[in-house]
Order: sequence, then C-alpha cells, then structure tokens
Amino acid sequence: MTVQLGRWLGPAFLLCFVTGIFSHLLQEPGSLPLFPLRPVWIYQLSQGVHLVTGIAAIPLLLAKLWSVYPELLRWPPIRNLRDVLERGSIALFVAASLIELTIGLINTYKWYPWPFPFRQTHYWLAWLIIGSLVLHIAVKLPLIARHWRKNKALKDSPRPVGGWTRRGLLTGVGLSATAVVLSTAGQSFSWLAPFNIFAPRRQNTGPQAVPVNRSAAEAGISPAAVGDGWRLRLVYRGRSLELSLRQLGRLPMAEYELPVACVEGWSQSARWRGVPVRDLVALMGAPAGSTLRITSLEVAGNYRQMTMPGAYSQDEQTLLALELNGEPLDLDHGFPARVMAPGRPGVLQTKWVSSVEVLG
Ligand SMILES: Nc1nc2c(c(=O)[nH]1)N[C@H]1C(S)=C(S)[C@@H](COP(=O)(O)O)O[C@H]1N2
Ligand SMILES: [Mo]
Repeated sequence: MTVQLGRWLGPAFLLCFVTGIFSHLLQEPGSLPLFPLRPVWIYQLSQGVHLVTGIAAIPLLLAKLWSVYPELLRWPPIRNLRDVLERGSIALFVAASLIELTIGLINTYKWYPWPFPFRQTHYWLAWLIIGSLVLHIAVKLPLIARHWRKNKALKDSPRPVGGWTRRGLLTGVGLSATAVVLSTAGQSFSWLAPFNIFAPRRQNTGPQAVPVNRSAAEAGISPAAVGDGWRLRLVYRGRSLELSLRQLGRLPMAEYELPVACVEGWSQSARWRGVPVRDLVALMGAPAGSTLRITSLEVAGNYRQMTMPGAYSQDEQTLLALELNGEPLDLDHGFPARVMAPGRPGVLQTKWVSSVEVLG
C-alpha cells in the first residue's frame, strides 16, 4: 500500500516541482534565456497544475505517513549505514514536505505569518525535497521493483492496515485527494468553478467580474494620485516624456483576451484593451526589445517595481492596459493604467503604473 501511495505521490510531487521551478524562474529577471509567450495561458495552466498537485499531495502524504508510522517509531532508530541513509533521507523528506505543503497552502489563503521570504524558502525547500526523494527512492528501489513485478501474493494480500483493508484505504485516500482538488481547483479552472467550496478566491467576482488580489486601499493608492494630475512618465537615456491619460488614450489601442494568473493559484481571463508597450518603446525612440523597469504609484510593497525582459516588451500582446471588459479600469484593477503581458505570473502584472524606463 505504501508503494501504491508512492506511485500517486511521486508524479504529484514531480509535477508540483517542475511547475514550481518554472514559476520561480519566470519571476527572476534574467534567469531564463527564452520566455514562453504562447499560449498566453501557459502560466495559468502551469500554476493551476502546481496548486492542484500540491493540494492533492496533502492527503496522499498524510496517508503514506500513517501507513508507515510504526516503522518510523522503530527502536533503535539506526542499526547500520543503510539505515543512516534511508532514515536520514526520510526524515529530511518528511520534515521538508510537511513544511513545504503547509506554507504553500497557507500562502494561497493570503496569510503570511512567517518572517522569511516565501518564494525563496519555498524554492530551496523544493530542492531539498526532490534531493531527499531521489535518495529515498534509490534506497527503496529493491522493494519498489519487487512490487512492480506484480507479485500477486504481495498485491492481493487482504492483510488489513490499522483495521482497514488495503483496497478500502486506497479508495478512501483517492476519494479524499479528489475531493480536496475538486473543491479548490475552481479558482483556476473555470469548468470546476461551481465546485469551488474551499478555495479562497472565486472566479467572476470582484469589480468588473475579476477578482482583486490587493486593493488600491491596501496598496495605499490615494484617489488624488490617480486624478487629473496623473502622468505616465517614459524615461530613456535620461530624457523623459510625460503623457496624461487623455494623451495616452489617443494612441492606437489593441485588445486581447489575457489571464491574470496569480502565483497563489487563482486565475481569471478577461478582455484587456490598451496601448501596446512596444509602441511606447518606439515613442521613446528606444530599440525594440529593450528591457524595461516599470514602477507603480504604490509607495511600498514587493510589487512596486517590475523588470520586463525584451521578449515581453516587444510582444504585440503586452499592453499598458487602460480598459477591462470594455470599461475603464476599476481603481482596484490598477486605474489609470496597468501592465498585462501574456504568459506572466500575476505578481508581474503591475497595477497603477506611474513610469516606464528603458534599462538597456
Ligand atoms: N502595484 C501593484 N501591482 C500588482 C499587485 C500589487 O500588489 N501592487 N499585485 C499583483 C498580483 S499578486 C496579482 S495576482 C495581480 C492581480 O490583478 P487584479 O487585482 O487586477 O486581479 O496584480 C498584480 N499587480
Ligand atoms: Mo498574485
């Protein structure tokens, strides 16, 4: 049974790991030689899979621990060198996994009760988990191989585990994993939205039917700062150019269906209309494909400034958006102007933009 649970848990952890690394690298400027721009929902899908596999892993991991816990409490804990490897890797794996899944889950509820930077911690724990998992699988390979050879006696043995039959327990665990996934995945996959019971965000809610991650009030954006005096500052080689909202609105606009895909799992597609960022780059006289630094009116906060690699700044679908679903942006969605680029994590879709600088 432990092997069977491992067969479910292995792919869940692997998918969660790969999508997590992808998400992390997308948020590190200069980390990727190539940024995937299409399909525009590539990050929405990848982060949806990250959340689904991470959430499914919680009941699977707990069941696996429960299926082996008499072994874990064995005395003496270490008898030989193999034990050191085996038990050491398991201790590391279990501790790191429990912390990883717990902080990941808590993070989706927008609660950050820890003093450490979440993304970096989550990233390094992931490597620790995958490393100890590889070691664990290597040590257990003989046992796993024996099971894979479909030893009938081993597989069909009706020996109950803690009063449960193997089949009963596996069905229960499978159903629990399915239930937690079904009741939360609706925050990222619209066809599951009706079953979204436990996920913190709901699709099609919020101003203009799109959820808000951080409101203008939370970000300390005063209505005065986005009033008639607001100007977009464009900076290239020490020269700057200022555009009012009215002037910006007279530039040619484009409209695309693009998702906001939050790293915390929820996502929502909508129609965004605005000035292509590459037109702003051209307006400054800067070369196409320049790296940009985009700054928000927000005074403090992790998402005040964002670096945009050239791959995005020259893409036709990267917008300085002024409208959402056919109306001017709501203040909470980043009025007067916000960035919307294809395939990027929500944290990089900067709201309440005040300046665009060419870095090089
Ligand atoms: N200036 C600024 N932009 C920001 C944020 C922020 O806190 N400040 N939050 C980001 C995050 S985490 C997400 S998921 C998206 C959400 O966009 P929405 O609130 O319009 O749905 O905005 C991004 N842009
Ligand atoms: Mo987000």
